[in-house]
Amino acid sequence: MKISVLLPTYNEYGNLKPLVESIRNSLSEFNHEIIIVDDLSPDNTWKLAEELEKKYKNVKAIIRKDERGLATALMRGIKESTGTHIVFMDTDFNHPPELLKKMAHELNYYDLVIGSRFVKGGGGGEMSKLQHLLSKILNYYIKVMLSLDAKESTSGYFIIKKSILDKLPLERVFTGYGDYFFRLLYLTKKLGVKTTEIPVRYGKRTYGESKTRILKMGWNYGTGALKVRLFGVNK
Ligand SMILES: Nc1nc2c(ncn2[C@@H]2O[C@H](COP(=O)(O)OP(=O)(O)OP(=O)(O)O)[C@@H](O)[C@H]2O)c(=O)[nH]1
Ligand SMILES: [Mg+2]
Repeated sequence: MKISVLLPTYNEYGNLKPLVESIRNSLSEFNHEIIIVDDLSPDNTWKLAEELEKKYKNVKAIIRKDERGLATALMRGIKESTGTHIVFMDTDFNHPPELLKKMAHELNYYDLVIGSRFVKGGGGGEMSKLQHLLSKILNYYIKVMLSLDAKESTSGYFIIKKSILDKLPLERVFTGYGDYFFRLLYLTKKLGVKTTEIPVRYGKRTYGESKTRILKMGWNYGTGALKVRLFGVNK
């Protein structure tokens, strides 16, 4: 087993180094690599990514000069990865890196392990109460709309076996923003992938700004889920 952790970054200068170090600690018992995909961040995160690549043998920096966007950055990361399992997570400490160790151990029993705010023990953590409530409603709507088993479909914090990703139409799944995650779950459910959710409580972003506008995201994800319900992941 080898774990590839994908870190999409846009203006995450103050978060990237401490996060890379926490991930290395959390996954120290596992063979792993960390792949940073930066879109030429104005705050010079890309320079730091290159320094980290020089410093650590298991860190790789990919700097995209002509492209922007979370989902396509992740797809690029998948293409560059060499692991048997892939971790998807944010680079802003919303997704606590300490949990990775526990998530990785679950791979003995499951092929998809989701960090979930909506199972017992999980929660919004440091997120505002309003933001958490809106997320909860949105996730419930997506679950019902797409008949998903998972209660969490927007966190984007999960580990999946690479051979499952190889079966998916990645260029249709990885479009837009965090909505790629419910498209992925819709297809993995159809494939009968062994899946578990383990509780997560979100941590605080201490550097930089969130790029998510909650109402716009709600609208995009809501209509996106409806499209999947009507047309599948073909359009
Ligand atoms: N490479 C790349 N990464 C991005 C881009 N947009 C966002 N990201 C990264 O995607 C992750 C999620 O972005 P956030 O702004 O935290 O958005 P979010 O987590 O959905 O929103 P919050 O819940 O408000 O934190 C972070 O690691 C960002 O740096 C992009 O255009 N390119
Ligand atoms: Mg975030």
